[in-house]
Amino acid sequence: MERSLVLVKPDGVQRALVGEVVSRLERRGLRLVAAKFIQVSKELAETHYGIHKGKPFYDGLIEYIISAPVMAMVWEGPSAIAAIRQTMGATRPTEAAPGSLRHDFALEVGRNLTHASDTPENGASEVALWFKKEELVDWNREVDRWVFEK
Ligand code: IDP
Ligand code: MG
Repeated sequence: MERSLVLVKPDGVQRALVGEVVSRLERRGLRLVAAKFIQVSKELAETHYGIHKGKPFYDGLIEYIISAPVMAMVWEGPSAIAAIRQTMGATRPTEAAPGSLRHDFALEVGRNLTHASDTPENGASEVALWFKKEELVDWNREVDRWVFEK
C-alpha cells in the first residue's frame, strides 16, 4: 500500500475544485487517510519545494503556494503514487492526458491546481512533513475488498 500527499493548491481552492479533486480520488477507489485546510507558511513551502530551489520558477512557486489556503490530504492505495499522478495529469496542463484534472481544469504550469507525491519514498517523507502521526486516521473501509485485490 502506497501513500501520497495530495494538495489542492490555492488556485484549486479559489476555483472551488476541492470537491472535484476529492470526488475523483474517491471514485478511483483510493482511501482517504488525513485532511486539513491550511494556510501554508513560507517555511513549510520552502521545505516542501526544496528540490526546486535555484530553478527559474522557484520564487513564483513559493509565492503561489502561500498565496491562499490549500487543502492538504493523504490518500493511500495499491500503486497510489502512479494512480494519483495519472488522475492529476502531467505537470504542464497542455501535456496532461484528456480526462485528467489538469487537462480538464487548467491551462498553465504555474496554475496547475494540485500536488501529488512522485515516488513512494517521497510520499512517505511528504506525509511526515505535512502531517503529525496522530492526524493520520487508521480506519476500516467496508468496500476495500471490492476495490483492493489483497
Ligand atoms: P509536479 O507538481 O507535477 O510533481 P514538479 O516538476 O515537481 O511537478 O514541479 C512542482 C511544481 O512547480 C509544479 O506543479 C508547478 O506548479 C511548478 N512548476 C514546475 N515547472 C514550472 C515552470 O516551468 N513554470 C512555472 N511553474 C512550474
Ligand atoms: Mg513534483
